Amino acid sequence: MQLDKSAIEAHNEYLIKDHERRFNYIAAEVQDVEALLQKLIDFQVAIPSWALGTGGTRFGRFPGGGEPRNLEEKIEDIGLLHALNNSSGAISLHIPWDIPENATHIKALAAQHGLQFDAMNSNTFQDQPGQAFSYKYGSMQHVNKAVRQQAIDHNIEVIKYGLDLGSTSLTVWLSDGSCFPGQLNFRNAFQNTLESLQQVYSALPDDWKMFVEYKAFEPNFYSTTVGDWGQSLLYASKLGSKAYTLVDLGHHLPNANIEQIVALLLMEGKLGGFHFNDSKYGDDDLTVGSIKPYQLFLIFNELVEGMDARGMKHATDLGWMIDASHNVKDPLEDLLQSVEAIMITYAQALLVDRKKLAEAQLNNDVVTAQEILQQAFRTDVRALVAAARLRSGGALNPLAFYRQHDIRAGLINRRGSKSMATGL
Ligand SMILES: [Mn+2]
Repeated sequence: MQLDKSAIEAHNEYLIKDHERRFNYIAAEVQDVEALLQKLIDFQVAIPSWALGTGGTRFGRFPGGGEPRNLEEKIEDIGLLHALNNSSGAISLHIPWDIPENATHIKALAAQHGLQFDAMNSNTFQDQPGQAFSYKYGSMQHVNKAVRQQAIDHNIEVIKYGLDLGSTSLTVWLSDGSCFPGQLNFRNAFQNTLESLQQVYSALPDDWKMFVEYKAFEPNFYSTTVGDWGQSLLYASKLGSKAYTLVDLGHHLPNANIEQIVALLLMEGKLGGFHFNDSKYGDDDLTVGSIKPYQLFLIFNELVEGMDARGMKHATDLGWMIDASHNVKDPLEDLLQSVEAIMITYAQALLVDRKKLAEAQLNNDVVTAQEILQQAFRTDVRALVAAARLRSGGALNPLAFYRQHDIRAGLINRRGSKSMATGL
């Protein structure tokens, strides 16, 4: 389903007066508004192929209908998001949930929607039909070499799929760990995992990156073999210059200072990518910015500061992706909200007066330092984000457009009310 450009134009025309009033107000407050708008236009957030269906918990799943039935329809859905917000120009695939059977066709379809292929994601946290060995007791950490080899081979296969599509990165998230004290020898588990990752790393093309994602707990509840940023950094450092740590916001213990983690990883040149979501208790997979927007701002503040300090390009030098999927919302509406929250927070972080903040820090002026950050966080930048969208051909209010045009009803009409997307 391709959106009618003239419908977006009509929508924008209807809203333009209100928009311009808000934009002129905020634009007068911002230094070099043109440079800021360009940064917002360039910034793209990859959508994971598993976020397009209604997610579930282990207790139940309540699909809302019209979910994409195959990879082609998933690409269409992301194309729809991208047509509305012009900030969702990439898709991140999960193998084996979304194997591209015909890479040329899939690549052409994605290009038609203006989409690129972001990081490829492997899966050794589930057993697949016909698989020789089980991952019940881990994959890359497993005590049995044959199981480890199976996990290595799978990851190398994922790289091959990615090569056909033009992807340039592999994300490895392992559920490996243990549920009870004594179950695992920690050092052996680490060494086995490192050796397995080394084999995958050696199959990595020269221009690829490998992201090692960590998670504090779940599905294992006593120990996780890539449990925190220290462990991930250890693997990434031992693997080599193409390996990086990936930070998923939901993968920390409660109250972890994620902004500090981000700052230090950037300092070491080892931050590779980001998975956005929000949470109150654990890995809740809630909409970005829905629970802890100030934390998200503080993280973005460190990202902008740290990337600028290293001369990195905000839009392309890190992998930006949403990793969320839950039960009660229309997944496309949820993704529009998440991307909007990311863009708003990025814009706020760009507004921080870095010079004044550095001065305040040197003078130990705690109050001013806090004021500078909160000044940016409390600025309503929505008109800036909307202006960037307008310039690149998107809708002034993507969510309103989606609802006014009853896009979900159209999807249900064509795909049926019982269709269910692959994923968690
Ligand atoms: Mn993740």
